[in-house]
Amino acid sequence: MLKLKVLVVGPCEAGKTHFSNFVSDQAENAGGEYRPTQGVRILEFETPLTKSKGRSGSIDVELWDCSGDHKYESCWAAMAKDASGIIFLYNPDQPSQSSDLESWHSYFTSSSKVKPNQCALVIRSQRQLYELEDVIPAAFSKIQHIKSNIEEDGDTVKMEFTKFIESIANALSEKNEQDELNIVKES
Ligand SMILES: Nc1nc2c(ncn2[C@@H]2O[C@H](COP(=O)(O)OP(=O)(O)O)[C@@H](O)[C@H]2O)c(=O)[nH]1
Ligand SMILES: [Mg+2]
Repeated sequence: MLKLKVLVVGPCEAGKTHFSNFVSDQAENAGGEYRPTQGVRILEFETPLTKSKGRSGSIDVELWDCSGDHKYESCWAAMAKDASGIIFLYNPDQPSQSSDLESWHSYFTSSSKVKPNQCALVIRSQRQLYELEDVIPAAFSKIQHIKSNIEEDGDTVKMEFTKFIESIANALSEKNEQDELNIVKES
């Protein structure tokens, strides 16, 4: 079965742990006291595939809920290694998070082989995406944006997450097919 390592990165208190617990169906006390993640937490679960492209079954996901604290920067290379997808997550209502978010983007896109179509920007907000387009840092213009409002529309958040996981799987299988074609051409 396909197994994907997907990182969740971004500023402290953006809501990465809350989001990771929600999409992996881990019980958690939302709105409780903030407990910063130490280093990284790895959540393993299965995401069922929607029936498309003749595939069935599910995808094994290893979701890496990374600490937003820069004191763990020495671990970033290990986090980025062999990642298949990256979720950048922030709360645009906290202005200080935008510049920090950009530093996550520049490190993780340059240190991993993950392409823009294997990344998503998850925006924790109650506002609509079109209201946010002007505030989203330009570095994220080439990657998909997912609005996360777990309280009011958790089903949509889960559905968008599943679609994103599938899009990573599709991007990887297309890449494998292309690699095979290139090998045939070269031989
Ligand atoms: N009500 C509500 N609280 C949230 C949400 N996301 C995060 N929080 C709260 O905001 C604080 C920081 O969230 P956390 O997920 O730990 O942030 P992290 O540092 O990015 O992992 C915690 O107290 C969470 O309970 C959300 O979608 N709704
Ligand atoms: Mg956390």
